Amino acid sequence: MATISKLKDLQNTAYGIKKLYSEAEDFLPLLGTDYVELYVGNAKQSAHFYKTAFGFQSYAFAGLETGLKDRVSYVLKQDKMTLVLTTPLIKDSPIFEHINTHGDGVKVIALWVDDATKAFEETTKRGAKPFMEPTIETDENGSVVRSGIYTYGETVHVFVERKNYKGLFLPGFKKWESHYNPTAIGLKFIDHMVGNVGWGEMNTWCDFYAQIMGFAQIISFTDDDISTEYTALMSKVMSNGNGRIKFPINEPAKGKKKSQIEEYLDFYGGPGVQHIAVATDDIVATVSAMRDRGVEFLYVPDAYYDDLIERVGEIDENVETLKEHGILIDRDEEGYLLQLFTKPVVDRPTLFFEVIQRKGAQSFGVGNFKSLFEAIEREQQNRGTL
Ligand code: TYF
Ligand code: FE
Repeated sequence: MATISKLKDLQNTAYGIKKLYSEAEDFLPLLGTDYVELYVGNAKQSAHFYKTAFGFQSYAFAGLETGLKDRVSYVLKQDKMTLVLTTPLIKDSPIFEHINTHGDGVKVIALWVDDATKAFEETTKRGAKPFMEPTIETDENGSVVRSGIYTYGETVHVFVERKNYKGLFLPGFKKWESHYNPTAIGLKFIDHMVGNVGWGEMNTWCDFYAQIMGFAQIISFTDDDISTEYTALMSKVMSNGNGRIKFPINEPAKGKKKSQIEEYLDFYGGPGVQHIAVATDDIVATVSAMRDRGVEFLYVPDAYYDDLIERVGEIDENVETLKEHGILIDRDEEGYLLQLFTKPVVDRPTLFFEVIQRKGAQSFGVGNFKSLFEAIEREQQNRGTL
């Protein structure tokens, strides 16, 4: 009995990766994603979009009214997710340079830690390039320590230690009161965040996550797994010790036409975050609310649903309902998952979102890759970039 439940325990942790680590070995314990910060051209309008279309709630604000001179940040929340939208107010600013090069995009993937000073020391001594020395900020609610390192491209990880802080977000932010409060749409937490890196760089960045951040590789896809008639890419998924943080890394591979990853790299001006996958408990309700609010999703031909039950077996959902919303389904040894991808949410064909509902499956939907990539190629065709 005991053995069986122990085995089940192991199986329940993402691919049993927990067993690869003892507490002592995990030199970078991560409690979860703290926030994701986008540098954008107009934070006020982006905030309106993420509230209206994605169901985020107004939460905190910092800008001219709180004494900042060079930038403004809006903080939005939905369940466990915190999104920060930052715009520079002056030309002579690294934020301005970032937007000038990349357009709107993810700058910071902030990770919640118990000790931001130790996180900085452990990673920089292993070779991480520093972004921010450990810095303490204090107000009447206590103090927060943050530090940061670079990852692929100009993207950074900021370590956030908030165990001595009772305030809303960070010192310097005030509550953002708004009379406009669209309801949430059931987005709960970040399931994974994907990075696109340059030709031949996938292994470099997987090694970075393994050696500098103590992650382990849980899945690998070669271009044979994920090439369509036209384009190809390769992907490996890295996970931290407790399985809460999952970072797939993509690189382009040679196909007959231009890989979607290459298109991203061209338009973003280098490596960066490709998609943010957000978990929901009810993908049909979430996706239909998003559609009603104007979010555009990738289109999958109806034929995808013809042999669905043969491919994935019995599922709880009504196939007609899934078809109506274009939701994709895939099964692995542990269960199944439902997922759907938005079109890019910015002007350049760079950043998009994934909505995902896991029913046991801990994988990433490899059975959908072909249909998904063909859908992306139709978009590339429309853009004239294929
Ligand atoms: O995160 C994943 O691996 C899936 C599938 O360019 C995927 O969401 C992989 C590559 C890609 C788009 C989606
Ligand atoms: Fe994904």
